[in-house]
Amino acid sequence: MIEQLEQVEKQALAELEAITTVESLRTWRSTYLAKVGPIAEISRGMGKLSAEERPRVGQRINAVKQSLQGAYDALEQKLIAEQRARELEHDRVDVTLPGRPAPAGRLHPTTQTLREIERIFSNLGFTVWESPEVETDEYNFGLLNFPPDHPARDMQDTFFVKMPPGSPKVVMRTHTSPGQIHAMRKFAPEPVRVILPGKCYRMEQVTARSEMMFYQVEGLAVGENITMGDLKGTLQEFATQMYGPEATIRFRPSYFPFTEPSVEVDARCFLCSGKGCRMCKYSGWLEILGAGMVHPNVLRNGGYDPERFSGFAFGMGPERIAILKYGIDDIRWFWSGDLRFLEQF
Ligand code: FA5
Repeated sequence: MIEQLEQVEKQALAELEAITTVESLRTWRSTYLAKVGPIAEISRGMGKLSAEERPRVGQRINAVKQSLQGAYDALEQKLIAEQRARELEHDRVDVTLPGRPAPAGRLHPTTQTLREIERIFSNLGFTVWESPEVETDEYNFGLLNFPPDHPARDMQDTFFVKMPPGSPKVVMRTHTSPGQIHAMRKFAPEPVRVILPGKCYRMEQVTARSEMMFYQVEGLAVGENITMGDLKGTLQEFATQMYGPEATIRFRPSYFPFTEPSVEVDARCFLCSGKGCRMCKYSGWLEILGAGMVHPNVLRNGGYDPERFSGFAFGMGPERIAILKYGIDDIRWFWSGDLRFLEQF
């Protein structure tokens, strides 16, 4: 039995020497040190030994078990240490490397421009207000002095909202001017000074300067003795604050059913410095807004007596304003979702 034991010990130690991984070490343990295995097998034969032989063999079995357990523990410690060292080497972190900057979100250029417009007009005493994007035909056209079937309604190709038969005609607003009526009806007969930013929708031919969906900022001031001079002064001050003291704008006579007289305001094209380019249709000027003195019928529809009150109104396009400010060559970039464009702002 002792010879058998020594044989097992020798073989176990020889196998142990060849082991290089923790996994094979665990397999070795379950072969030699588990409850079933060659040593346990030998121990089971103790019952057949004489009373004198039994303690000697028992001691020898224990000694072999202890020697194998000792060898196992030593190798296990060594292998785990080696494995940890390998892992540390592999996952080594260079704490001196510069960090990667996390990509930060930004405000959309239209939002930035809207906020700038709101800041300028707030400083001029205007309150910022909002009105609905979906309007009745009456608010979008009728109350703004567009007579039914007047050709002026064709000026703006309109998206109509499908409604149940018998309902009033509903449209996606084609401009922010219906907000004038909402604001007047809210404040009349008190004087009012508001701007109304928001999205507008038109069935437009999409080009470098025109989109189907775009923003406008409506402006309205109603009070006693408000004149065209107030309108011109306000818009010139806006242009100076937006573009700097060298900003050049011009007023052109125009027509809107809801203002009389009406003007369109152009800013000198910053892209070509007035020389003429694709963006300004080779005119050197880019139209940024429509404006005028509020028509007496519209004042009346808003709840003011046109004998006593007068007012000015304007509607500007923040994308057009941003195009001029930043030298953007095409309005289609704004809603393209292209990060190469958006990340520049
Ligand atoms: C109007 O919409 C009038 N409601 C403006 C107004 C308000 C006049 C108050 C008088 C009193 P117009 O269609 O010209 O007018 O548009 C005004 C501005 O909106 C334009 O100068 C332009 O800056 C912007 N705009 C108009 N259509 C588009 C479009 N398709 N894409 C981008 N911007 C546009």
